[in-house]
Amino acid sequence: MGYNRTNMLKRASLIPALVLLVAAFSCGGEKGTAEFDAASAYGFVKMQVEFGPRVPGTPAHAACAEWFVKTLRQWTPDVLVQDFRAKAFDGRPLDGKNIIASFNKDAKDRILLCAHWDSRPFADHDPDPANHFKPVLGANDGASGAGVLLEVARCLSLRKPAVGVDILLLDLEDFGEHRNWRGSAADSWALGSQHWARNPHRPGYTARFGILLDMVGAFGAVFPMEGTSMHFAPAVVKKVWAAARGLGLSKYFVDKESDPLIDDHLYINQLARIPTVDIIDYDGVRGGFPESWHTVGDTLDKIDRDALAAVGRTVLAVVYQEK
Ligand code: AHN
Ligand code: ZN
Repeated sequence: MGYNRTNMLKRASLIPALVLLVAAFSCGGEKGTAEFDAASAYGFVKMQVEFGPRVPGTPAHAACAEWFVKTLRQWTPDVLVQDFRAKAFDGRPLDGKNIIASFNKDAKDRILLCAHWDSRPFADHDPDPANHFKPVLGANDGASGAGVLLEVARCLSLRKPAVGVDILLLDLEDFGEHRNWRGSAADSWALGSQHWARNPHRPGYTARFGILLDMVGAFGAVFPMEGTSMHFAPAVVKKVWAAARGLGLSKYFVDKESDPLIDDHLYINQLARIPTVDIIDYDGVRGGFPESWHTVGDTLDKIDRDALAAVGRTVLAVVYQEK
């Protein structure tokens, strides 16, 4: 009496279920594991895109900056915002925010990981000229690199690297001169890295090397050994591409050199003198940047979780191999 057979069975099956539940929580639980999680990275890209174009001076830009700070503070207490003012190619003043999240902030030996987070105010490479003054949503151009670095930050919080790591989210990269601009505009790209390289968040800041992520999320992404990186930091290129090869990711990190590009790493190399490479989707054969580049078509549906993971896993492998 007392127990019938069906209740006994229910009780018996409850025990392994509870064991599984407890086991799931004790190996990370809701925080996940220290492995790079492609779905999580994709979620961070989606969050940014949902703010709308993160064009400097707009509410979406301000809200997204706040979200980065709040998100990064879950993983490290050492998050700084560097507010600065710069002049656009057409003379207008722009207010920018570089966001820095540090891990192991007092370690002398450091690695710098960067991506720009702003989106371009004009889709001036759109096939339809009617779109040339509309903003770019920047799922790939902006959100992909910052999204991968957020996921990297989550992993670093769960598994401490031997060296210090600084994640630098750069603003005002993509306010470079409009293609129809007929004025002179030297150094109109990468205003945030120009400011940071002249005024690092800590006076005298340096790092062993830097890695910049730019447009790392598109389907069909290929990352050549980019010319400016090869000029300033050939040993870092070798290190990063070898790490990718070790992970079986040479389909993305191709063994091919590209033209030199102007991007945030140029100023970090030139002005801050930190040897820094650019992981950037650029294929001379295809005709350069991805098809969605600086078009209104730079949307979430172009984002490939596997490309995000290829970059994130490579960056983490490089960081953890530093002693
Ligand atoms: C130039 O077009 C010279 N540099 C582009 C750098 C860039 C723009 N990366 C993303 N958007
Ligand atoms: Zn751009």
